[in-house]
Amino acid sequence: MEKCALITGASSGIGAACARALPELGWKLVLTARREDKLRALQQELAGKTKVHTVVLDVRDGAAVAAACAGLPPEFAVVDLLVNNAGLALGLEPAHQASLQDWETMVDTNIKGVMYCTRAILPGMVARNRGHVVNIGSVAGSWPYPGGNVYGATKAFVQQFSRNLRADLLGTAVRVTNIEPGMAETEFSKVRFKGEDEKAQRVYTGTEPLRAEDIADIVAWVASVPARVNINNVEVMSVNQAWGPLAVHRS
Ligand code: NDP
Ligand code: 8X3
Repeated sequence: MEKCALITGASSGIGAACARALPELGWKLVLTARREDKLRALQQELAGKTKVHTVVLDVRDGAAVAAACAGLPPEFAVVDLLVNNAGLALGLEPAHQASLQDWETMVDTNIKGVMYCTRAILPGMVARNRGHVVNIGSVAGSWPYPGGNVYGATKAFVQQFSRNLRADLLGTAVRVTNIEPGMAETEFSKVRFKGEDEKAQRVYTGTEPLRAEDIADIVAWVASVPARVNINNVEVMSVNQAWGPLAVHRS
C-alpha cells in the first residue's frame, strides 16, 4: 500500500531531497512550498516514480495551512508522514543590530509554520493511531553561536515542541522525531545572506559540508524503523564541523 507523506519546503534543499528519497520506500507525496515552478519541476522529475500532488503554500499563513490540509484530494488526504522542513535563517548580525522584521519572519516560518502544519495534520494521525511527524530542527537549537540569536531560538522551540509532542502522544502509535543538522549546502546561506551569492558560497568554501541527501537519508531511515521504535532526535554534522571552545573577552 502506498503511504502518503507531506513535505513542507519541498522546492529546494533538504525538502526536495526528501521528495526524491521517499518514493523508493513506497511513499506518495504532497509537496508544498511557495515557489510553484520548482514544485512543478520536481513533480515532473518524479513522474513514474510515485504519485505527487503539489500545493503552493506559505506556512506562515495559518488559515491557508488549515485549508490546504483539509482540502487535499482523497488520494492524498491520509497523511502518515509530515516532514516539517520549511524554514530559514535571515541575517547573522548581533542581536542589537539585527532586523526585527527578519526576526519576525523566522518566528512566523520556523515556529508558527511548524505549529500550524502539525496542528492541521496531527488529529488525523491520532484518530487513525498511526503516523509520524518529522521536524527539521538544527544544531543551532542546542548550540549557540554569534549571530544565531533568533534563528537558534526558533530551532530550540522545534526541539522542545518535538519532545512535548511525544509527551502528549504517549499511548498512541504516532511517532515524533527532531532531526538536527549542522551545516548543509543548500539554498540556506543564499537565503540567509539575501542573495549575496559570494558571501553564501564562502560558508562552504574549503570544506565539505553535509548534503541535502544526507538529511533525506536520515528522514527515510527514521520513517522506516519498526513501528515500535521512535527515534527521538538525531544530531548530525559534517565530519568537518564541531563545537568551538567557550569564548572569553579580554580587554
Ligand atoms: P533551502 O533554502 O534550500 O530550503 C528551504 C525551503 O523552505 C524551501 O523549499 C522554501 O521554499 C521553504 N520555505 C521557506 N519559507 C517558507 C514559507 N514561508 N512557506 C513555505 N515554505 C517556505 O534550505 P534548507 O533545505 O537547508 O532548509 C530546510 C530546513 O533545514 C530549514 O528548516 C532549515 O532551517 C533547516 N536546516 C538547514 C541547515 C543547513 O545548513 N542548510 C542546517 C540545519 C537545519 P519556497 O521559498 O519555495 O517557499
Ligand atoms: C543551520 C545550521 O549552523 O548555520 O541550521 O545554524 S547553522
